[in-house]
Amino acid sequence: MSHSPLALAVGDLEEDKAITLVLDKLAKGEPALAILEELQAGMAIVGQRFEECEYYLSELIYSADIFKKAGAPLQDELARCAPKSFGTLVLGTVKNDIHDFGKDIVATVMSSNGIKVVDLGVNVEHQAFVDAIKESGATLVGMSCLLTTVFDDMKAAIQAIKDAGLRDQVTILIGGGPVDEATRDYVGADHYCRTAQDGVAAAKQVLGVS
Ligand code: B12
Repeated sequence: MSHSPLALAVGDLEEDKAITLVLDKLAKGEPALAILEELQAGMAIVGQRFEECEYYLSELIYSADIFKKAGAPLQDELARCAPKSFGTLVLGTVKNDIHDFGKDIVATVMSSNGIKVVDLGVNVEHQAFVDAIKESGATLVGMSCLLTTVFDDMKAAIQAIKDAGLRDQVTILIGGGPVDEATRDYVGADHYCRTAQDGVAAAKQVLGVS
């Protein structure tokens, strides 16, 4: 698969180049969301190199830093696109998982499509999802996870929502690198979303927004 120069700069851990390319693209008027997707493709390259033992944990940590810095100039542009709110989504990365880039993209993309986001952050306690649903009256819940070892935490968080008698009130969307339809089935969620955009489509369907 061929990668864009920006994705490659992230994949090759070329921080200055990645930041310059993002600024150039913004100056040329490229949509912030498309630029964000290229940064994400760069992180996928890093993940692959990590898997193949070409990169180690230090490179993983450095790539996270590059992603944050290169993505920072996009935030204002992404926020500007936000329309009025159609519904509320409680969102978090499940307990024992601290990966937040995917979750943050979901928050940004949902907000810019008119869905109010209550972002609980990372390593979210099961009960915190329950409390946030009660407080916000949300009809949507989004759970993210990047580690196969936390599927049981995702399942337990959904069980906590069931135990609180809130399961019928909410549609639960899940996503993150290792998540698929089999995970959705295992944890008892309603929709598996491969991308943040899939999440928006599912959320709009639930809220009856075209
Ligand atoms: C960056 C990174 C880190 C950073 C995280 C920084 C941060 N602030 O997030 C750091 C260095 C901290 C890290 C730590 C670890 N990591 Co890590 N990490 C990654 C890496 C390279 C990229 C992840 C990423 O940010 N991707 C980009 C985002 C944008 O993509 P995404 O999350 O998939 O999200 C998109 C979609 O999935 C979807 N989505 C995601 N969530 C949701 C939710 C909803 C509701 C919806 C609708 C959609 C949706 O929308 C997003 C946008 O489209 C991956 C490799 C990979 N291939 O994923 C490894 C990876 C996830 N890490 C891994 C590991 C093992 C670890 C550590 C255990 C390493 C260690 N030995 O300590 C620790 C775990 C710490 C913990 N307890 O959580 C493994 C997991 C293996 C497994 N099978 O579980 C991976 C796959 C690397 C590998 N190939 O081995 N990591």
